[in-house]
Amino acid sequence: MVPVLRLAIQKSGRLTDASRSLIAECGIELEQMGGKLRAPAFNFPLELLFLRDDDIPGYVSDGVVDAAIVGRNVLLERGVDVQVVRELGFGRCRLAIAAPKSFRYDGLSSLEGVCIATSYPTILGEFLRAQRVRAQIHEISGSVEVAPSLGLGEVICDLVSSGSTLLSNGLREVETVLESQAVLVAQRGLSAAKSEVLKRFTFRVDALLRARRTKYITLNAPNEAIPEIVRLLPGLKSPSVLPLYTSGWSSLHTVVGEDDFWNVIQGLKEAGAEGILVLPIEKVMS
Ligand code: PRT
Ligand code: ZN
Repeated sequence: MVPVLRLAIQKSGRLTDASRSLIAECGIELEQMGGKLRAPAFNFPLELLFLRDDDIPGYVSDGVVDAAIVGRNVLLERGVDVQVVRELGFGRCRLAIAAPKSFRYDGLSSLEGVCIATSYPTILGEFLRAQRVRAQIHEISGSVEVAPSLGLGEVICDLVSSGSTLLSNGLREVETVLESQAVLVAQRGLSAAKSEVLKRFTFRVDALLRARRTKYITLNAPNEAIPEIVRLLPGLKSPSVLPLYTSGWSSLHTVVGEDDFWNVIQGLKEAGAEGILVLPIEKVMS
C-alpha cells in the first residue's frame, strides 16, 4: 500500500496562500481546507498539516511530519538537520542589519561592541562569528524595528522585503546576513515508500516551477527577419516556424525564460517581429 506523505505548511501567515496555491496547482485536491489542523488529499497520497512556522522545522526533524514548506530563515534559526529538497521561489526576503540614520556605518567594524536587537540570534551569531565581529545580541521576539527608539539596541537585524518598514522607522539597511525564500524540506531517513511519494510530489513541483519561470511567445515576422529573430530567441530547442497565409511571412512559437524576457521582446520588435503574444505556461515537463 502507498503510504501517505504528511506535509506541513504555515497555518496562517505570509507563506500560507502561496503554499496552498502550489499544492492546488500540482493538481492535489484536499478534502477540506477549513480551520482544521489537517486536510487529507483525495487524489494524491498526501495529508496537509497546518502549523505555526516556528514549530515546523522541529516537527520535520522529529518525524512528526515527513516534509514541509517553510522559510529558509526559520529553518536555519532552528538549526535542525533536515533535507532541503527545493527552493520554491516565493516568500523571498533577506535578513539584514539596519541602523538608524544617525548611526555612523563604515563597514562591519562599526558593529564592534554594538548591541544588535533581533529575533534571529542564531543566524546573526554565526554571521558575526564568521566575520570576526564582537557585538552584543539582544534577543527580542517581535516589532524589532522599534527597538532602537526604545533603547533596546543600537541597531537591528530583521527580515526585510520591500524595505518600507525600515524606512518608516528611520532605519537604513547596512548589511545582508542571509537571503531567504520558502523551501520544501523533508525529514532525513524517510522510508523508501515515502521517499517515492515525495519524489512524485517533487516532480509536479518542478514542472510548476519551470513553468513559472517561462513564457510561451508567438509572433509573426517577414521571412528575411527570421534568422535574426531565431538568434535572439533562447528557446528550449529552436523555435517552431509555420508559414502564414500571407506569402513571405511566418509565425514563430517558442518558450522564453522570465529573466531575459523583456530584453528579448525589445530585441524581437527591433528585428521586425509583429503581433507578439505572450502566454503563461501551466507546466513544463523535463
Ligand atoms: O504565526 P506564525 O509564527 O506562523 O508566523 P510569523 O508571524 O512568525 O511569520 P510571517 O507569516 O510574518 O512570515 C512567514 C515567513 O515569510 C518568514 O519566516 C519569511 O520566511 C517570509 N517573509 C517574507 C517575511 C517577509 N517576507 C517580511 N517582510 N517575513 C516577515 N516579514 C516582515 C519583517 O519581519 C518586517 O516586520 O515584514 C516586515 C518588513 O517588510 P517590508 O516589506 O516592509 O520590508
Ligand atoms: Zn513564526
